[in-house]
Amino acid sequence: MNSERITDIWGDRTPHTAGSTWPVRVDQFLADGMTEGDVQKWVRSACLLCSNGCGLEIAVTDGRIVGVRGRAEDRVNHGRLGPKGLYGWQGEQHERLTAPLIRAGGRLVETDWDTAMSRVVERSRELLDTRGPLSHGFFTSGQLFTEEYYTLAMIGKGGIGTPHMDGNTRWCTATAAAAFGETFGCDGQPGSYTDIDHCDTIFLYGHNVAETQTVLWARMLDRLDAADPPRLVCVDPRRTKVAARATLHLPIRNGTNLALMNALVHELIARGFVDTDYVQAHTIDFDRLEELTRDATPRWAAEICGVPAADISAAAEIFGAGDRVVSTCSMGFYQSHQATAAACQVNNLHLLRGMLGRPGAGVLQMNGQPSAQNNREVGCGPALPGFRNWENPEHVRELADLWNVDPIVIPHWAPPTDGMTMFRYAEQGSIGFLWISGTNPMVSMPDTARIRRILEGEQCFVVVSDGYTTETTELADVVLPAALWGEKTGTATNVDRTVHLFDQAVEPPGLARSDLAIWLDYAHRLGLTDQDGAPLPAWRSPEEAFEEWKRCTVGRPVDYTGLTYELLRERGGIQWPCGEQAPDGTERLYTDAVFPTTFDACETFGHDLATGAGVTETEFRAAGANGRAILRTAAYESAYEVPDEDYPLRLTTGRTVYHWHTRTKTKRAPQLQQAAPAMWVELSEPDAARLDIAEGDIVRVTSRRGSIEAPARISHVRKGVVFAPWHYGGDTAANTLTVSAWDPVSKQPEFKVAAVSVERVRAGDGPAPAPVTTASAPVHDTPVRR
Ligand SMILES: Nc1nc2c(c(=O)[nH]1)N[C@H]1C(S)=C(S)[C@@H](COP(=O)(O)OP(=O)(O)OC[C@H]3O[C@@H](n4cnc5c(=O)[nH]c(N)nc54)[C@H](O)[C@@H]3O)O[C@H]1N2
Ligand SMILES: Nc1nc2c(c(=O)[nH]1)N[C@H]1C(S)=C(S)[C@@H](COP(=O)(O)OP(=O)(O)OC[C@H]3O[C@@H](n4cnc5c(=O)[nH]c(N)nc54)[C@H](O)[C@@H]3O)O[C@H]1N2
Ligand code: SF4
Ligand SMILES: [Mo]
Repeated sequence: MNSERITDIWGDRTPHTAGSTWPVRVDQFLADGMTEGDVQKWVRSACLLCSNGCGLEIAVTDGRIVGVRGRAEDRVNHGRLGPKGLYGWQGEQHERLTAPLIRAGGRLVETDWDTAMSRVVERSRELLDTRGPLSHGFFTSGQLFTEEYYTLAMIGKGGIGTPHMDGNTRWCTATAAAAFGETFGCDGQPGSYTDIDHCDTIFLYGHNVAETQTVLWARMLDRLDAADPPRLVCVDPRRTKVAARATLHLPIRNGTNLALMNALVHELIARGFVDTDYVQAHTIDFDRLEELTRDATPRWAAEICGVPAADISAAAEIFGAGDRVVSTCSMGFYQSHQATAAACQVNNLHLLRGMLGRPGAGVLQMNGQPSAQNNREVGCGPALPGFRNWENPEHVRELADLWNVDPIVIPHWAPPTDGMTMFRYAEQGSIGFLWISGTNPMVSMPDTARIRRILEGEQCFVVVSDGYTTETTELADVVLPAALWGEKTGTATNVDRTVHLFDQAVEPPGLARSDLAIWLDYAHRLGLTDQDGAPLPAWRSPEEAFEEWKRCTVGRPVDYTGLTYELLRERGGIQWPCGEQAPDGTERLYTDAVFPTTFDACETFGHDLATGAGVTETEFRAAGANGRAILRTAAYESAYEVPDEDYPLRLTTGRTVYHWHTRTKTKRAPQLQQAAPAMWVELSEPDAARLDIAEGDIVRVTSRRGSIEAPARISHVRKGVVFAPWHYGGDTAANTLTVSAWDPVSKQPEFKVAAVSVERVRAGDGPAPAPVTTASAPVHDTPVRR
């Protein structure tokens, strides 16, 4: 079995110096026994196994996918693919759902589409007639196509009229979206991946890029291995591969990000690193920022974060001395309390130094999922379509005109409902119809026992669309078999606004259908229409949906009007905004330092970052940002749950390079599954010694919500911290331990901080089944047995 990219995760180096083009390196993997000569056609697509969005081609023979190769011309990856990109597609060929299932006598049984959809529509119609639109919730994903989300957004917000629409993007990128809204007035990534090619400094905040966007890390490694390596600062409680390469590693206690960030801002101001002209011309609220961070000295933060004050000063010095700094911010920041405030401070550091909108100077507030960005753009989550502001009557009217519906149908009397609140409503039964698509909350949501009770209960009818049976489909009333990547056509947009077209390569198995086809069928059966009685939505194909979506972006920052399927086929990835003003797409936003903070342009009026209270229209107008960025933050507070006598350790959770989330695909790809076959938990060497735990021993980790048992890996995690991968479901699901608490602004759950206790249960039968090639590497090269 070919498995080269399992041990050699990032592949050969192709070093390059600042300003030069990242060299091409084409990665390819064909199924065992296949050669290029056996491939009948190559179909243009991109990888859908993380937010990087690497361009690739799918090899097809006899109607089956037989391999992939990176596209040398693609701006994102210049030909490279990582382990999931190369091997992950194999998982789609096994154990798929091939027919709809309905619950009969307590069991799920196979049926045909007509029976399954009739059951869905009957329940939906009955609830709409008796209880109205608020009885409906749609909980979706960051892994479908733009065309699919836009279709659902129109059904939910233009047809049915429910504000209860959100997705796993709330667990993932809600804070990125919120931080953009708070600082710049609107969502949209300022930076570009090419900034890596130009920068002299990189800051990575709570981002294990080496494992979670392996090709982006390859791009960084190629700069680090050249003659003019950028300085690298890494903020992460674990000694990840990123930390190991860093000029400076700040292994802060999980849950203390904002203390560190406030100290960095304090230092920048105190030591005169501020670009005063830029700040005066292009930002507001500097005085408030200065006041809020006045006492946040490195000494103060050092105490809270558990790192030396001198290292915090050194980090500020590195940031201040940099001329072209790239910062990335990810789940270590987003899945915490005060997440939005901490992420905004990353934006603020760049604004204070005027470090935006030029090559090498950029912020990358990361997405995780391949199309999380699109879910945000089209209005399946916290915004109205096209980043429209639900509090701006003109925006609501534009949308109503576009859809030809009464504005009153479009929910705009309160903010769109966040995912955690949706599940609360489903728990209470006020949401009596919940449609879950492209996500597996039984493994991915906090406090698994509670999620089970909600989905199992009689108070809510649950529909799940997925490509496989999962922990979540098992609890559904109706399960719909979905076509997956390679089996349908659509577009997705990656972290740096690059739009890719994914052409269908093969037919879906059995009766499986695309989510687009499923939702159009639902709308049709429900009889949704516009004001003139025309079907809503009126389109049938992905390309028609894309053309309609383009109309929705006219005049908005997220301009797709210049893109066509034809152009995307011809050119590969193109960055939005792309329209009359920018027919070739746009590398960087805010090159003119004009931000969408006018009343007409903005997506949100913003929030108080400490409490989450909304800024009112009057307050927003009075503040008068008018095209200037807003320097918002909050004072540090400690996390919802911190260690105490009973639960003395700090739990954090995260990923390994070899698995994708709840593993529905990667556990069925042999190379990936073998590389990380089962659950483990990581402890520091001093904690393990104190608890008399050796490598591989079975330990019990307990929180106030529940407990799990798994083999211990003694790794380079910070003392006092326990790390658990959350990929594995069932009895060992890490989310058995996590807490139902969230950031007040983005409403993103605190997956990265909870209090736990750990005890030894018994000896294991060898070292823990954790990878040794990654952040999970054992402290001792050969794990020692007692
Ligand atoms: N291999 C792989 N790649 C993926 C995914 C996958 O499942 N597997 N998922 C994709 C998705 S959807 C996402 S969202 C991204 C996530 O990508 P990342 O954000 O890189 O992934 P995580 O492992 O969740 O967390 C990143 C790091 O945060 C650190 N951390 C934990 N707590 C704290 C804290 O309090 N402060 C700080 N500063 N750091 C902390 C962890 O030690 C971890 O190394 O990855 C994407 N890519
Ligand atoms: N403790 C802890 N929990 C976390 C996190 C963490 O770091 N720690 N991270 C959070 C984050 S960032 C994320 S993104 C979530 C992810 O959590 P989930 O979204 O629950 O994870 P996935 O396994 O990606 O689930 C996607 C599901 O959609 C199915 N699917 C794939 N493609 C399609 C398609 O085209 N159509 C349909 N209908 N289905 C499809 C897959 O088979 C799979 O069952 O987890 C969150 N949970
Ligand atoms: S970096 Fe992400 S998009 Fe690229 S090959 Fe790996 S999983 Fe796929
Ligand atoms: Mo995510």
